[in-house]
Amino acid sequence: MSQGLAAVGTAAGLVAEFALAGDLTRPARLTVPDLLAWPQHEAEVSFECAPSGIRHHRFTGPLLHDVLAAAGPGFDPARRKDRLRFLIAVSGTDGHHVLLSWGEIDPDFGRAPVLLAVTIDGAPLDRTGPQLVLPQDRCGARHISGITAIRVDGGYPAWT
Ligand SMILES: Nc1nc2c(c(=O)[nH]1)N[C@H]1C(S)=C(S)[C@@H](COP(=O)(O)O)O[C@H]1N2
Ligand SMILES: [Mo]
Repeated sequence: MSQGLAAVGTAAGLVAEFALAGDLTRPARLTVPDLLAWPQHEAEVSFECAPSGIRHHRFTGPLLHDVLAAAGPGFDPARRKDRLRFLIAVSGTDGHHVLLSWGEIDPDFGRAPVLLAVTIDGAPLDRTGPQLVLPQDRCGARHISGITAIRVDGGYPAWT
């Protein structure tokens, strides 16, 4: 098993676990099958990778925004501005690490339809862990596979 990848045994065999952590009222450890509890979306994506050219994949899974909203991010939902200081740090099992902002995926702001994929090209990701999918990206580098942790961080108050 790769470094950093926690796994839990189920009737179906080993299933990768990942953490939702940070400024959340309901932090959690989840598996890919747990992500089926949210509405599922589908995305056909094409992205470019410098060494290997254009790649095509079909992903399904919940919106990252829906999963994180259910975990209770520590901003005041009634004050739209309050969300805009929140960052979302996503880590893969190999240490690949990317930052998004809450405003990028928020339905009132960037509305990026970012998925937490549970299948790639029809194959389940139960053993690998979920994959970040950014249908709007031209390059593939933010499509992190084997996610081990998603950390929400609101520690960026305005400079005063
Ligand atoms: N965990 C992890 N995910 C990753 C990477 C990585 O190094 N580690 N590389 C990214 C890059 S640079 C690209 S182009 C795509 C390639 O995805 P593919 O091999 O499925 O086409 O995966 C992305 N996801
Ligand atoms: Mo890439």
